[in-house]
Amino acid sequence: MTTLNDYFQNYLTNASATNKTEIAAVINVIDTITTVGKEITELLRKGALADIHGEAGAENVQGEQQKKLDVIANDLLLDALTANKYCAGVASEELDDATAANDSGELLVLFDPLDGSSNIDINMPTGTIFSILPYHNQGQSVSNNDFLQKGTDQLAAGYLLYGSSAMLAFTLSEILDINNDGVVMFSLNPSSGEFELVKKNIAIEENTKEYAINASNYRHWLPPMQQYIDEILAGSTGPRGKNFNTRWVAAMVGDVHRILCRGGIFLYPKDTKDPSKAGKLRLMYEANPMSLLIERAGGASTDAINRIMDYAPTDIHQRVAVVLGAKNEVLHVKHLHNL
Ligand code: AFP
Repeated sequence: MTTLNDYFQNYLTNASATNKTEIAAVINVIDTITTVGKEITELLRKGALADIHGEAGAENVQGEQQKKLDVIANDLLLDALTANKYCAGVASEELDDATAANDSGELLVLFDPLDGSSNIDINMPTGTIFSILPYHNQGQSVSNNDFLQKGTDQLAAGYLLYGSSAMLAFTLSEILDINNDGVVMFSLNPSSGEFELVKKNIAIEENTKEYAINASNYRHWLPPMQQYIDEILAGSTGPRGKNFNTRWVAAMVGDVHRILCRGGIFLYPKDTKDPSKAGKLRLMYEANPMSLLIERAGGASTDAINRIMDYAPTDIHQRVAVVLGAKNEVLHVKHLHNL
């Protein structure tokens, strides 16, 4: 049994003088997020008894109703990360602007504190998603602009999944992953209160028969996306020549976890409901971290045409269409959009 602590210690032992400081900082920040994840897990276990259900009575910057647990999870992460000496600043789905932490810190952290908010009150999976970026203006207080870095600049990314068990999945950037572990997964042992390693080097199959999409938006999608789903629904007698199965968790963290465990494709495409929005999901603290995990596991992550991690962001709350998972399936969606 390898605890998260053992795992991190091993990493530091293997780190060379040139990357030790950066790895130590990234690991420390992941550890802080994980500690908060344990607190959120506890609250979710108590559910209604911990008074975490229902609306908080406020809207976030996206104009969405905040749930009580959205606010609680956000505050817990904010307090813990601003107290972490390696963290120069944080940005959250629930906060209009970035919050400065420690000017001498070398890292920026973006997070969605509670992904899948509509699942909280019905005891279904939720999660916390995080992305860690380098901070280039050490000594100065952070601004929103400091966070506007490409997904390819991420030093690490991951999520905590609060499901029937609590799990942590993360990956370090290719450069920092000196042990070549790729995407790693840990499960929280309720007896010891420790996260223990369950899988590493997770690999996504290139082909799949399982897809995740909210089909109630069908009439609002662009024609290539409608065509893709039409082809899938035609099953073995249609152009794809095989039957597919649908799964939808309503929490991206749950859908991505399933894809990392057994493959599949996840789509939250652009639609015409509000033409000013490029998609529903947020680039910086949802799509980019999930893209790093998916790509490091051998999958692909696009907006249907372009690679998500190549986006040059213009806003910390920017939205993006998302098509990610099994490489050949993502390529097929791209092919339909390029016809
Ligand atoms: P929240 O950000 O409000 O928690 O929403 C979750 C989410 O952004 C993403 O995790 C899901 O895949 C998606 O919304 C579910 O959206 P639908 O409401 O269309 O099912």
